[in-house]
Amino acid sequence: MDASKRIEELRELINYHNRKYYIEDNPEIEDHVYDKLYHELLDLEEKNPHLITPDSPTRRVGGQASNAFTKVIHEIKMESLQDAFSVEELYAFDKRVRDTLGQTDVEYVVEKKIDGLSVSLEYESGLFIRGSTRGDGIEGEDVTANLRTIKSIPLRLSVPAGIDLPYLEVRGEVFMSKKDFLELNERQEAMDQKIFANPRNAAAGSLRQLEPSVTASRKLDIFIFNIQRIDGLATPTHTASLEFLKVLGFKISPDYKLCSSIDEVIAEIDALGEIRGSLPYETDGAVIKINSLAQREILGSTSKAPRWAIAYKYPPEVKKTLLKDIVIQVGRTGALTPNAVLEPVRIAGTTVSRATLHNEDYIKERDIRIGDTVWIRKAGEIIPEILGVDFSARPENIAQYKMPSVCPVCGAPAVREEQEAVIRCTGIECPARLFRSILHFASRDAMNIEGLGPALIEMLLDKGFIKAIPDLYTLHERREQLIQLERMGEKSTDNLLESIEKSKGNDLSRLIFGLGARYIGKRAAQLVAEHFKSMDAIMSADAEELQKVEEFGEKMAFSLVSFLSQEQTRHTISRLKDLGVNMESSLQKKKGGVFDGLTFVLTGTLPTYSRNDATRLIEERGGKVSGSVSKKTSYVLAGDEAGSKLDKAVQLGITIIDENTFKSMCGL
Ligand code: 0OX
Repeated sequence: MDASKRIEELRELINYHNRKYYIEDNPEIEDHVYDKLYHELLDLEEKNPHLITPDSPTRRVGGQASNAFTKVIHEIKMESLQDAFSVEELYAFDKRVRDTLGQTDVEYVVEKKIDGLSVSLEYESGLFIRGSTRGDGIEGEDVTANLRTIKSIPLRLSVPAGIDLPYLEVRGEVFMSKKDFLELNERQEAMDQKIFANPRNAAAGSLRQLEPSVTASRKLDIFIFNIQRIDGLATPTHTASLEFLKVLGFKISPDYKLCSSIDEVIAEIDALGEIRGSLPYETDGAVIKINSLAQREILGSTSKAPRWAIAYKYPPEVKKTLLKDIVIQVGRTGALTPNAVLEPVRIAGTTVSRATLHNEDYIKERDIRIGDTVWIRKAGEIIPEILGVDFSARPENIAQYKMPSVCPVCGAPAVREEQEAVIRCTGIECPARLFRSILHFASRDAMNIEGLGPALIEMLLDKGFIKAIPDLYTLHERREQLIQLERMGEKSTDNLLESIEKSKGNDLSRLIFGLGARYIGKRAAQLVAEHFKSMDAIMSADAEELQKVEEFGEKMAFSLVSFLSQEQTRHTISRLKDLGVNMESSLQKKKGGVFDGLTFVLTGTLPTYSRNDATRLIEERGGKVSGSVSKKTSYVLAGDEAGSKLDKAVQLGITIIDENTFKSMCGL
């Protein structure tokens, strides 16, 4: 068979199975069979680049990264919805509609109101040509490249034979499922990246990425709920439109309901209210639309919203229940999060028996105690939250809650960083925070193990290849297994093993930094390594001795002593030593700086440096700082509002310099 025929056949097949999988949620073939078809197509396209077309299923991620999105004017306005918060408002809506239409029967369609962001998709002759955000309804942004990465958006429509569809514009809601949202946040947390407050923000943030491959890595989905414009044919009702959109290959508003009276609408809204908590995606209400498009024409729109539709918003549900216990969860960053164990209650469609208490301050501010009756809320949020305590129901003699001072997973001290709300476990071997410990250990400023990134660490932990940091140095025994890992192969494995081996010879300062003691940054690690020269010497120093290290204050010294005295730390260091990791430092105190033999006097306020900064820069370069100007003074470094010292310098003919000159003298 010739290549072009097979390519077309494969595209049809893949599009068909994409539809089964991503749109109908009803796959017919196994993943590996699909992968085979996909790779055959990729191969053929690679060999025949002239046969590649933009609607090929292999071309979803391809768009170039850009600096900004171009504007799109919405020819058909993307209107917003009028809101209703009560049943009375729905009756009033029905009355307005029937008054305008002359008391005829009205059919309504009830859809779930998906909490995401509204987009428009445009098709020319069945091909996806442009997608844009709603913006203010009149002007949005062109996010075509990003929308193409959403697998449930067809790049080519299945237009039935005999139908001509020169142009179609549809509107839908891009969203992220609750599960994918939680998983995304977990990954974001592990990488120290932005945490999204809710699935809607996650979807919006993911769609407004300038790099389409980032959007592709986020699991976005879409429901289509309206035909904005259709050329070449017309549908008489909303339900007919939705069914036609389904035929074309769109994923439409799920389980919409046709109702013949407002009472039926209200019953459907009640039913949705019952189940919405257990749906896989977040809904913030229901949308009620008139079914007949002719009736919609008569009703028209106000300046903002159509008169033929209304959004019903569910009230946030609040309930009272008993707080039976507080349990501590240890996250991947070692953060201890208190969680409430509740007497189960039904709220917003699910049974709630757990709620987050966020952190120590949250509990303190609300004086939440085990045994209290508490108010909980779940207003669309996935994770329910405790609002406060019903103090009138508080039993006598229940104790104030105290967060643990040790990690419940590994027993190491758990401490609260200055200016942080969270309490973190400090155990280097703690299984809960191992991922983070290894990521830091391997990072560029620490042991600089090239190729050991987050995805690989995750895989090594998953497979049980590493259970603690020192296991990295036994990985060479598993070379064959590593080669088999996804995206590894022989070359990457050998490069990784070489990089691990090389890291054994790093200076002690890198190891100290890599172990990740609190307050011991890169510079502190260098200073302590340079001062003591060996791990043994550092480990036998007490806090007083550590404070003799340049720039070491009490806080740093105590943190390091406490960290190094932990059983887990000692065990890790001793294993690293046995495995051949260097425990010595050859860092030399810098002598012979540019300011050797020079004396500086500081006066006034410098634009950017503090007194301490300037002093450190001078001393690091061999110079001295003196408090008063004399003939021996080499330079006066003067800032704003310099006083008598400056006068004296002028009198004695001493060179006066400003911060900029000083900076260039420092070589900065
Ligand atoms: C939704 C949703 C939003 C749009 C303008 C007139 C009718 N978020 O799920 N809007 C609409 O329709 C509106 N339907 C929906 N299902």
